[in-house]
Amino acid sequence: MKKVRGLLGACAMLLCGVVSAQVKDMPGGPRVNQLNLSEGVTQIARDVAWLHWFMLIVCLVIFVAVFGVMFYSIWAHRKSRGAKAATFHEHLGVEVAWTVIPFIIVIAMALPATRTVVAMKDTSGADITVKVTGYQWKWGYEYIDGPAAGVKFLSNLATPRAQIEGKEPRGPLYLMEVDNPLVVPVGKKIRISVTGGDVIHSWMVPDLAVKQDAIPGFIRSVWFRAEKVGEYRGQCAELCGKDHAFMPIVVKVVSEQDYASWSAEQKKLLAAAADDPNKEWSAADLIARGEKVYAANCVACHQGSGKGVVGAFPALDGSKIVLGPKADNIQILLKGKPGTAMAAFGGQLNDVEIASVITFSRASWSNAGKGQDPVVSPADVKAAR
Ligand code: HEC
Ligand SMILES: [Cu+2]
Repeated sequence: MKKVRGLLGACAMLLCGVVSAQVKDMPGGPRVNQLNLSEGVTQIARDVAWLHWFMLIVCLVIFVAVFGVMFYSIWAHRKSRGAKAATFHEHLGVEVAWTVIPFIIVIAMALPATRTVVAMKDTSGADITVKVTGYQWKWGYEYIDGPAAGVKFLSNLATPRAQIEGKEPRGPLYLMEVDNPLVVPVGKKIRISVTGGDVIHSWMVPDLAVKQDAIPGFIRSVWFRAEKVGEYRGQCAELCGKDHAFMPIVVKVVSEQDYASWSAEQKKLLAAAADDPNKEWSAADLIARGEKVYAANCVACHQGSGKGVVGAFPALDGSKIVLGPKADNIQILLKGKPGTAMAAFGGQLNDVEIASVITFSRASWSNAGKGQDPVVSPADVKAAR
């Protein structure tokens, strides 16, 4: 008894510990100790929540009824009370009843479920289509039509490494924040065409009731129509793989005017960033630009120190390739290294970004002043494509 009480005490303390860790509900994300599905901000989300409860209640009623009858029968007709077993066989009424009733129940459950699943997949008449690509370990968004047509960017985890490594206290949006959220207008039908660039990922935002596997070589479309302005958070819901937990999703739903001005701004940025690869970039320009590209695309594996992770990711600091001829260095960035985590960045980054990140790595850490000419120009990258 004492042992049991000790155990209970320990459990209670653990629970208090969890609660007192000052975790708060996350706006657009999970709530503290959330058990139920998210309320959601789309009709489909409400339908899904309704179906969930409907099915659960039907199952519960059947469970109670069947086990109730069973336990009552066992208890009421036990031998010690002198119960005598009946010996009838084949009772037509009972057999018809236990065939017909479950059939009706199954149909009653299948009808609304099918209706919702069909509605989820009906992407016809979308106002805006966005292509979503899962990469190791980030999301790429590309607006196919609408006022932001042509805008494309990568969406990276924005939580500082120091928080992940426990050197800083965790922020309120720990692992659920990104540098560039997906921005969409409120009340519009948004088609999301999901694919994978390397391995299988899964684009999930509970408040929008969207969860779609991102499979390389396939495009799967889903849609949502958010009814409320706000930020909605989700995560890559693919289970197996090192960093799926570090590629969150943030969808920012804004008013139509805000969407129009955001689109205009993005297009301006795009025009400004569509760097002319023939422009002369100074070494200092490239290094400054490359540092940002490195922070957004390379640190997760090769680390800020350039030292990599022993046994997993090679150090760029002192690497033979980084200190060697430009051509090999450009090749590994453009083509990646098939079969390893080193992705082909040729499809994700433009010439200036690739040239600048290479120049940065060749001119940083202990590589500075060593090896061959560090400067790789965008024109070099363009020529190597
Ligand atoms: C998902 C993890 C990951 C990311 C992100 C990543 N790399 Fe790599 N990188 C690797 C792995 C793994 C290798 C080793 C491949 C092999 O086995 O040869 C590698 C190899 C390299 C090499 C060759 C090093 C050598 O000495 O063999 C260079 C250069 C390189 N990466 C640069 C970059 C740059 C620049 C970026 C950012 C644009 C980047 N990598 C992003 C995982 C990654
Ligand atoms: Cu993933």
